[in-house]
Amino acid sequence: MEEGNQTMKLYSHPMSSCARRVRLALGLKGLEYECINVTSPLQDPELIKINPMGYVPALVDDTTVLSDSYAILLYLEEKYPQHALLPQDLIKRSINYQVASIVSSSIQPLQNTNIINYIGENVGPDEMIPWAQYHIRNGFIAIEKLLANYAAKYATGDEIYLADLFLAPQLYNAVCLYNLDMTEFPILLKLNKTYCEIPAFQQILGET
Ligand SMILES: N[C@@H](CCC(=O)N[C@@H](CS)C(=O)NCC(=O)O)C(=O)O
Repeated sequence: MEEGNQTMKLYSHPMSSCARRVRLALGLKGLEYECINVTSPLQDPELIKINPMGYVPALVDDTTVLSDSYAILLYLEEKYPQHALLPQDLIKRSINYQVASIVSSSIQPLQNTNIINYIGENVGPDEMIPWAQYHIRNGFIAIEKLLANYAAKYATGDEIYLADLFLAPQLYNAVCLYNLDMTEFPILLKLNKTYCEIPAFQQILGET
């Protein structure tokens, strides 16, 4: 194989919402990749060599090694511009950045498995689900408001963009793992229904 033409490798876990963001983007962009499923990310020596945080996803693209889904998505967007992940319109772009940031910094880290397990061990097992629900709900309140003037078929219009890639896996966690009552989030509920009807999304979100 020619140099610079190797298949990308994605270190992943089937249930990782962060890895799902990247897998959805790779699919949309029609990029081939080898998916390396890591059973226990935080304890996997091969993954830790690549990402000292011990988190998935991590991407190896030829000589480039990257971790953190947000950074990976922006890298993919610049290197492989097919199926743009950001709209042309600056305001809509900024909504996409905001949704991605809320999910990646104010929701997901607070409901990551290691945090939920920590809560279970140090606060009490009955607090695990309410803790996750509390933090997801706070983030969703902000996102629901943010999308009020922009949501159409998808989060910021009739095309799938970055915000959708962050929202679909987070909505899956909220509804399927943490049983969050979604009645106060009509926009997010509708988006979730739409994502669940897209076969490529169904395949990735349905993996356990
Ligand atoms: N900010 C990072 C967070 C990565 C992260 O938290 N990954 C989780 C899965 S979504 C993980 O590997 N957790 C390992 C564990 O809890 O065992 C990103 O967006 O990639």
